[in-house]
Amino acid sequence: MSHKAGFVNILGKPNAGKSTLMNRLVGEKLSIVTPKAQTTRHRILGIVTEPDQYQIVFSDTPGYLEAKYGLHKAMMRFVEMAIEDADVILYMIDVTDPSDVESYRTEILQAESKLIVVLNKVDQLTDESLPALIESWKVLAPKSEVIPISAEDGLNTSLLMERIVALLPEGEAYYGPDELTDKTERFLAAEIIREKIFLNYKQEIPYASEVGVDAFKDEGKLLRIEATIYVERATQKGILIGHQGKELKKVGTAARLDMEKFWDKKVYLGLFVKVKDNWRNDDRLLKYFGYKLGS
Ligand SMILES: Nc1nc2c(ncn2[C@@H]2O[C@H](COP(=O)(O)OP(=O)(O)OP(=O)(O)O)[C@@H](O)[C@H]2O)c(=O)[nH]1
Ligand SMILES: [Mg+2]
Repeated sequence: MSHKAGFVNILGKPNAGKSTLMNRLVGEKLSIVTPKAQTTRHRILGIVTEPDQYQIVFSDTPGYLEAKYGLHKAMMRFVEMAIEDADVILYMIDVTDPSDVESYRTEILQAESKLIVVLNKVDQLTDESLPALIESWKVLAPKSEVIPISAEDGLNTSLLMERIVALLPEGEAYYGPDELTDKTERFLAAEIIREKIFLNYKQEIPYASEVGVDAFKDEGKLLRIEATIYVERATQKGILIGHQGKELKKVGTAARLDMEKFWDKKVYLGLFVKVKDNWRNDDRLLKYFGYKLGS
């Protein structure tokens, strides 16, 4: 059999389970996952290589949303790029969200790429609605396969993987056999901190926060990581730090434990908090945080 390789891009609404699925298919926690919408802000590659057989370059993407800030516009550019360069699109639908069928994206259904409609979170269905849901998606996307899965439990994810490989075009590998992602260790460290912020605070704090890693030093037995959390207002800084620094400490400890697991090493994590007014609409800062802007 000749070698296969291609870009398999995961698209869908916020909270559909895109990052959960990519992590499962890649077998590493590359993308952060939280119960809150708009967790993922970047396009994150996850690479699976089966030597002499195939290489799948998955892309996790931000969930679709109406852009209110410069940040959102940058996020939606990542989504547009992922529609354009996909060989295979995994269009992910959350079966627990009834609005998903009504608000499907025609630009995805009409994209040139091959399409698999992935009905996620079927572990949550308590009624007999799945067969009708599958049928309704077969009508919307007659040329595509419709596969019900649970990204969290792993139900049908091996079958999904088989179908993805079947749809991959022939071609040479894009990345080296040991490469896992396009993202740097600094980026992954910043994301782990952002996940803990999403999990630890309610309402606007997660959305008003961004994380920049200032230092990432491998000192042999210890990884020394220093990072700054940026918020938009002084009041948010107070909430983030909490009484006697308690809340920030919780975030720091949870992030450090995950980092130690991911890098299999002891980690020292230093966290600082700074206010950057209106960073979500500031092109210069958005660029600094790694968002691609432009027309
Ligand atoms: N019950 C159930 N929950 C799931 C499943 N897949 C994901 N979740 C949960 O759904 C929530 C959102 O998952 P994510 O993977 O962060 O979703 P996402 O599509 O990446 O979200 P954004 O990054 O915000 O666009 C998390 O709480 C997950 O644990 C599933 O198959 N079953
Ligand atoms: Mg995500």
